Amino acid sequence: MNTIFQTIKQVAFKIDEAIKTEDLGYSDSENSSGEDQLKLDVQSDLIIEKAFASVSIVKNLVSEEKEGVLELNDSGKYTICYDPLDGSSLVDVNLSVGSIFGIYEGELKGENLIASAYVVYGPRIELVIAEKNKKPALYRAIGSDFKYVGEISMNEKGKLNASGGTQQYWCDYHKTFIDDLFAEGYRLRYSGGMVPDLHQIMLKGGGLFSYPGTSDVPKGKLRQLFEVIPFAFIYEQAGGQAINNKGLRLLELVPSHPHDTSPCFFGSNYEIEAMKKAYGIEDK
Ligand code: FBP
Repeated sequence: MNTIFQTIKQVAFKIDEAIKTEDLGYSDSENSSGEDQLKLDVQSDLIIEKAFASVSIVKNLVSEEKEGVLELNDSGKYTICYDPLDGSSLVDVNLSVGSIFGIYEGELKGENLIASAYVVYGPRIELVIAEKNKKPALYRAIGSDFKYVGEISMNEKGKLNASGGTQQYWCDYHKTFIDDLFAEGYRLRYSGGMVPDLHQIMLKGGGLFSYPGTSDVPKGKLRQLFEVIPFAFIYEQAGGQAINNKGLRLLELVPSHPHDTSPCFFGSNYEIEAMKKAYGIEDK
Protein backbone atom coordinates (compact mmCIF):
# COMPACT_ATOMS: atom_id res chain seq x y z
CA MET A 1 0.00 0.00 0.00
CA ASN A 2 2.91 2.35 0.69
CA THR A 3 3.84 2.36 -3.01
CA ILE A 4 0.39 3.78 -3.76
CA PHE A 5 0.78 6.54 -1.16
CA GLN A 6 4.27 7.38 -2.43
CA THR A 7 2.87 7.64 -5.95
CA ILE A 8 0.12 9.99 -4.74
CA LYS A 9 2.83 12.23 -3.21
CA GLN A 10 4.67 12.40 -6.55
CA VAL A 11 1.43 13.11 -8.41
CA ALA A 12 0.59 15.92 -5.97
CA PHE A 13 3.70 17.92 -6.84
CA LYS A 14 3.17 17.43 -10.59
CA ILE A 15 -0.48 18.53 -10.49
CA ASP A 16 0.40 21.50 -8.28
CA GLU A 17 3.00 22.53 -10.87
CA ALA A 18 0.43 22.20 -13.66
CA ILE A 19 -2.09 24.31 -11.70
CA LYS A 20 0.52 27.05 -11.30
CA THR A 21 1.83 27.05 -14.86
CA GLU A 22 -0.59 25.50 -17.37
CA ASP A 23 -3.34 26.90 -19.58
CA LEU A 24 -6.62 27.28 -17.66
CA GLY A 25 -8.78 27.10 -20.79
CA TYR A 26 -11.29 24.45 -21.82
CA SER A 27 -10.25 21.46 -23.91
CA ASP A 28 -12.53 20.45 -26.76
CA SER A 29 -13.71 17.31 -24.95
CA GLU A 30 -16.43 16.37 -22.41
CA ASN A 31 -16.21 13.95 -19.47
CA SER A 32 -18.58 11.00 -19.17
CA SER A 33 -21.06 13.16 -17.26
CA GLY A 34 -21.28 15.46 -20.27
CA GLU A 35 -19.37 18.28 -18.54
CA ASP A 36 -16.89 20.37 -20.55
CA GLN A 37 -13.38 19.40 -19.52
CA LEU A 38 -10.74 21.94 -18.59
CA LYS A 39 -7.29 21.30 -20.07
CA LEU A 40 -6.16 20.96 -16.44
CA ASP A 41 -8.71 18.17 -15.85
CA VAL A 42 -7.32 16.22 -18.81
CA GLN A 43 -3.71 16.96 -17.84
CA SER A 44 -4.19 15.97 -14.18
CA ASP A 45 -5.84 12.76 -15.33
CA LEU A 46 -2.86 11.93 -17.58
CA ILE A 47 -0.38 12.69 -14.78
CA ILE A 48 -2.16 10.17 -12.52
CA GLU A 49 -2.51 7.53 -15.26
CA LYS A 50 1.22 7.74 -16.13
CA ALA A 51 2.30 7.63 -12.49
CA PHE A 52 0.30 4.48 -11.64
CA ALA A 53 1.05 2.63 -14.88
CA SER A 54 4.16 1.10 -13.31
CA VAL A 55 2.73 0.36 -9.87
CA SER A 56 2.27 -3.42 -10.07
CA ILE A 57 -0.21 -3.77 -7.17
CA VAL A 58 -2.67 -1.53 -9.04
CA LYS A 59 -4.93 -3.66 -11.24
CA ASN A 60 -7.25 -0.96 -12.59
CA LEU A 61 -7.79 2.78 -12.69
CA VAL A 62 -11.24 4.40 -12.86
CA SER A 63 -11.30 8.16 -13.41
CA GLU A 64 -14.10 10.65 -12.89
CA GLU A 65 -12.92 12.23 -16.13
CA LYS A 66 -13.28 9.10 -18.23
CA GLU A 67 -15.79 6.38 -19.07
CA GLY A 68 -14.97 2.76 -18.20
CA VAL A 69 -12.11 0.96 -16.42
CA LEU A 70 -8.45 1.28 -17.45
CA GLU A 71 -6.75 -2.09 -16.89
CA LEU A 72 -3.10 -1.70 -15.81
CA ASN A 73 -1.68 -4.88 -14.26
CA ASP A 74 -3.34 -8.31 -14.46
CA SER A 75 -1.66 -9.45 -11.28
CA GLY A 76 -2.60 -6.25 -9.47
CA LYS A 77 -4.79 -6.34 -6.35
CA TYR A 78 -6.43 -2.91 -6.14
CA THR A 79 -8.62 -0.61 -8.21
CA ILE A 80 -8.06 3.12 -7.69
CA CYS A 81 -11.09 5.32 -8.35
CA TYR A 82 -10.06 8.96 -8.45
CA ASP A 83 -11.15 12.52 -9.15
CA PRO A 84 -8.01 14.07 -10.64
CA LEU A 85 -8.89 17.71 -9.96
CA ASP A 86 -12.03 18.21 -7.95
CA GLY A 87 -13.47 21.73 -8.12
CA SER A 88 -11.25 22.49 -11.14
CA SER A 89 -13.58 25.30 -12.20
CA LEU A 90 -12.25 27.25 -9.18
CA VAL A 91 -8.64 27.37 -10.37
CA ASP A 92 -9.18 30.39 -12.61
CA VAL A 93 -10.44 32.35 -9.60
CA ASN A 94 -7.48 31.13 -7.55
CA LEU A 95 -9.40 29.13 -4.95
CA SER A 96 -8.20 25.86 -3.40
CA VAL A 97 -8.95 22.61 -5.24
CA GLY A 98 -8.06 18.96 -4.70
CA SER A 99 -7.48 15.40 -5.90
CA ILE A 100 -9.37 12.46 -4.35
CA PHE A 101 -8.33 8.76 -4.35
CA GLY A 102 -10.35 5.71 -3.26
CA ILE A 103 -8.50 2.36 -3.07
CA TYR A 104 -10.84 -0.60 -3.53
CA GLU A 105 -10.25 -4.36 -3.40
CA GLY A 106 -12.75 -6.44 -5.42
CA GLU A 107 -16.19 -5.20 -6.46
CA LEU A 108 -16.45 -1.40 -6.57
CA LYS A 109 -18.66 -0.67 -3.56
CA GLY A 110 -18.37 1.14 -0.24
CA GLU A 111 -17.60 -1.89 1.92
CA ASN A 112 -14.66 -2.81 -0.33
CA LEU A 113 -12.86 0.49 0.12
CA ILE A 114 -9.72 -0.27 2.12
CA ALA A 115 -7.96 3.11 2.13
CA SER A 116 -8.40 6.63 0.75
CA ALA A 117 -6.49 9.87 0.38
CA TYR A 118 -6.92 13.42 -0.85
CA VAL A 119 -4.62 16.30 -1.72
CA VAL A 120 -5.49 19.97 -1.18
CA TYR A 121 -3.83 22.46 -3.54
CA GLY A 122 -4.10 25.69 -1.61
CA PRO A 123 -1.61 28.19 -0.18
CA ARG A 124 0.25 24.96 0.70
CA ILE A 125 -0.04 21.42 -0.59
CA GLU A 126 -1.52 19.15 2.07
CA LEU A 127 -2.24 15.42 1.92
CA VAL A 128 -4.52 13.32 4.10
CA ILE A 129 -4.24 9.52 4.13
CA ALA A 130 -6.72 7.18 5.84
CA GLU A 131 -6.26 3.47 6.48
CA LYS A 132 -8.33 0.97 8.49
CA ASN A 133 -8.10 1.13 12.30
CA LYS A 134 -6.07 4.35 12.25
CA LYS A 135 -6.91 8.03 12.60
CA PRO A 136 -6.41 9.90 9.30
CA ALA A 137 -2.85 11.26 8.94
CA LEU A 138 -2.12 14.82 7.78
CA TYR A 139 1.03 15.62 5.74
CA ARG A 140 2.30 18.97 4.46
CA ALA A 141 4.61 19.56 1.50
CA ILE A 142 7.91 21.07 2.65
CA GLY A 143 10.37 21.55 -0.20
CA SER A 144 10.17 18.44 -2.42
CA ASP A 145 8.75 16.06 0.18
CA PHE A 146 5.81 15.63 2.54
CA LYS A 147 6.31 16.04 6.29
CA TYR A 148 4.02 14.23 8.75
CA VAL A 149 2.02 16.82 10.74
CA GLY A 150 -0.25 14.64 12.88
CA GLU A 151 -3.47 12.66 13.31
CA ILE A 152 -6.90 14.14 12.58
CA SER A 153 -9.69 13.74 15.16
CA MET A 154 -13.11 15.41 15.08
CA ASN A 155 -14.95 16.80 18.11
CA GLU A 156 -18.50 15.74 19.02
CA LYS A 157 -19.84 19.09 17.80
CA GLY A 158 -18.49 21.82 15.51
CA LYS A 159 -19.23 25.39 14.40
CA LEU A 160 -18.99 25.32 10.60
CA ASN A 161 -21.68 24.73 8.01
CA ALA A 162 -21.01 24.09 4.30
CA SER A 163 -24.40 23.77 2.64
CA GLY A 164 -24.37 22.79 -1.06
CA GLY A 165 -27.07 22.36 -3.66
CA THR A 166 -29.23 25.07 -5.26
CA GLN A 167 -31.23 26.51 -2.34
CA GLN A 168 -34.38 27.27 -4.35
CA TYR A 169 -34.65 23.54 -5.06
CA TRP A 170 -34.09 22.41 -1.44
CA CYS A 171 -37.00 20.59 0.22
CA ASP A 172 -38.64 22.42 3.12
CA TYR A 173 -37.33 20.22 5.92
CA HIS A 174 -33.76 20.54 4.59
CA LYS A 175 -34.12 24.33 4.50
CA THR A 176 -35.46 24.33 8.07
CA PHE A 177 -32.58 22.10 9.21
CA ILE A 178 -29.90 24.37 7.67
CA ASP A 179 -31.62 27.55 8.94
CA ASP A 180 -31.75 26.05 12.45
CA LEU A 181 -27.99 25.42 12.37
CA PHE A 182 -27.36 29.05 11.45
CA ALA A 183 -29.82 30.12 14.15
CA GLU A 184 -27.63 28.09 16.57
CA GLY A 185 -24.66 30.23 15.54
CA TYR A 186 -22.98 28.05 12.91
CA ARG A 187 -20.84 29.99 10.44
CA LEU A 188 -21.17 29.51 6.66
CA ARG A 189 -18.01 28.08 5.05
CA TYR A 190 -18.75 26.97 1.46
CA SER A 191 -16.19 27.58 -1.30
CA GLY A 192 -17.74 25.35 -3.98
CA GLY A 193 -14.76 23.00 -3.65
CA MET A 194 -15.64 19.78 -1.85
CA VAL A 195 -12.03 18.98 -0.89
CA PRO A 196 -11.12 22.29 0.84
CA ASP A 197 -14.61 22.52 2.39
CA LEU A 198 -14.45 19.01 3.95
CA HIS A 199 -10.79 19.57 4.89
CA GLN A 200 -11.62 22.78 6.77
CA ILE A 201 -14.51 21.21 8.71
CA MET A 202 -12.33 18.25 9.78
CA LEU A 203 -9.31 20.34 10.76
CA LYS A 204 -11.41 22.92 12.59
CA GLY A 205 -12.91 20.22 14.77
CA GLY A 206 -16.27 19.62 13.15
CA GLY A 207 -19.51 20.89 11.69
CA LEU A 208 -21.51 19.82 8.65
CA PHE A 209 -20.99 19.54 4.88
CA SER A 210 -24.15 18.72 2.96
CA TYR A 211 -24.94 18.26 -0.72
CA PRO A 212 -28.56 17.03 -0.64
CA GLY A 213 -30.82 15.67 -3.31
CA THR A 214 -32.87 18.57 -4.66
CA SER A 215 -35.93 18.86 -6.88
CA ASP A 216 -33.63 19.62 -9.87
CA VAL A 217 -30.99 16.98 -8.97
CA PRO A 218 -32.80 14.35 -6.82
CA LYS A 219 -29.76 12.02 -6.71
CA GLY A 220 -27.37 14.79 -5.70
CA LYS A 221 -24.28 15.90 -7.65
CA LEU A 222 -21.32 14.22 -5.99
CA ARG A 223 -20.05 10.89 -7.32
CA GLN A 224 -20.08 7.84 -5.08
CA LEU A 225 -16.86 6.02 -6.06
CA PHE A 226 -14.59 9.06 -6.67
CA GLU A 227 -15.77 11.63 -4.10
CA VAL A 228 -18.39 10.48 -1.59
CA ILE A 229 -17.15 7.04 -0.45
CA PRO A 230 -13.43 8.01 -0.10
CA PHE A 231 -14.38 11.00 2.10
CA ALA A 232 -16.91 8.92 4.09
CA PHE A 233 -14.08 6.57 5.08
CA ILE A 234 -11.89 9.50 6.19
CA TYR A 235 -14.70 11.14 8.19
CA GLU A 236 -15.57 7.91 9.98
CA GLN A 237 -11.89 7.22 10.78
CA ALA A 238 -11.67 10.75 12.24
CA GLY A 239 -14.63 10.05 14.56
CA GLY A 240 -17.35 11.73 12.47
CA GLN A 241 -20.20 10.30 10.43
CA ALA A 242 -21.16 10.23 6.71
CA ILE A 243 -24.67 9.29 5.55
CA ASN A 244 -27.14 9.75 2.71
CA ASN A 245 -30.62 11.32 2.87
CA LYS A 246 -32.10 8.01 4.09
CA GLY A 247 -29.62 7.60 6.95
CA LEU A 248 -27.60 4.90 5.16
CA ARG A 249 -23.84 5.02 5.88
CA LEU A 250 -22.17 6.17 2.65
CA LEU A 251 -19.72 3.27 3.15
CA GLU A 252 -22.67 0.91 2.49
CA LEU A 253 -23.37 2.37 -0.96
CA VAL A 254 -23.34 -0.09 -3.90
CA PRO A 255 -23.25 1.96 -7.12
CA SER A 256 -24.83 0.36 -10.20
CA HIS A 257 -22.70 2.55 -12.52
CA PRO A 258 -19.19 3.96 -11.86
CA HIS A 259 -20.47 7.54 -12.26
CA ASP A 260 -23.50 7.22 -9.95
CA THR A 261 -24.02 10.15 -7.58
CA SER A 262 -25.58 10.32 -4.10
CA PRO A 263 -26.99 12.92 -1.69
CA CYS A 264 -24.40 13.17 1.09
CA PHE A 265 -23.97 14.54 4.62
CA PHE A 266 -20.56 14.60 6.33
CA GLY A 267 -20.08 15.87 9.85
CA SER A 268 -19.42 15.47 13.53
CA ASN A 269 -21.89 13.39 15.53
CA TYR A 270 -24.05 16.23 16.89
CA GLU A 271 -24.80 17.66 13.41
CA ILE A 272 -25.48 14.29 11.77
CA GLU A 273 -27.87 13.31 14.59
CA ALA A 274 -29.60 16.69 14.13
CA MET A 275 -29.90 15.99 10.38
CA LYS A 276 -31.46 12.56 11.06
CA LYS A 277 -34.04 14.21 13.35
CA ALA A 278 -34.83 16.88 10.74
CA TYR A 279 -35.21 14.19 8.04
CA GLY A 280 -37.32 11.94 10.31
CA ILE A 281 -34.71 9.17 10.15
CA GLU A 282 -34.87 6.76 13.07
CA ASP A 283 -31.76 4.82 14.03
CA LYS A 284 -32.25 1.13 13.17
P1 FBP B 1 -16.27 18.41 -10.04
O1 FBP B 1 -15.80 17.12 -9.54
O2 FBP B 1 -16.90 18.31 -11.38
O3 FBP B 1 -15.29 19.48 -9.90
O4 FBP B 1 -17.56 18.88 -9.14
C1 FBP B 1 -17.63 18.71 -7.87
C2 FBP B 1 -17.83 20.03 -7.12
O5 FBP B 1 -17.14 21.07 -7.71
C3 FBP B 1 -17.44 19.86 -5.68
O6 FBP B 1 -16.09 20.08 -5.45
C4 FBP B 1 -18.29 20.89 -4.98
O7 FBP B 1 -18.56 20.57 -3.64
C5 FBP B 1 -19.54 20.95 -5.82
O8 FBP B 1 -19.22 20.36 -7.09
C6 FBP B 1 -20.01 22.35 -6.01
O9 FBP B 1 -21.27 22.30 -6.59
P2 FBP B 1 -22.14 23.62 -6.76
O10 FBP B 1 -21.46 24.41 -7.80
O11 FBP B 1 -23.49 23.11 -7.16
O12 FBP B 1 -22.18 24.31 -5.45
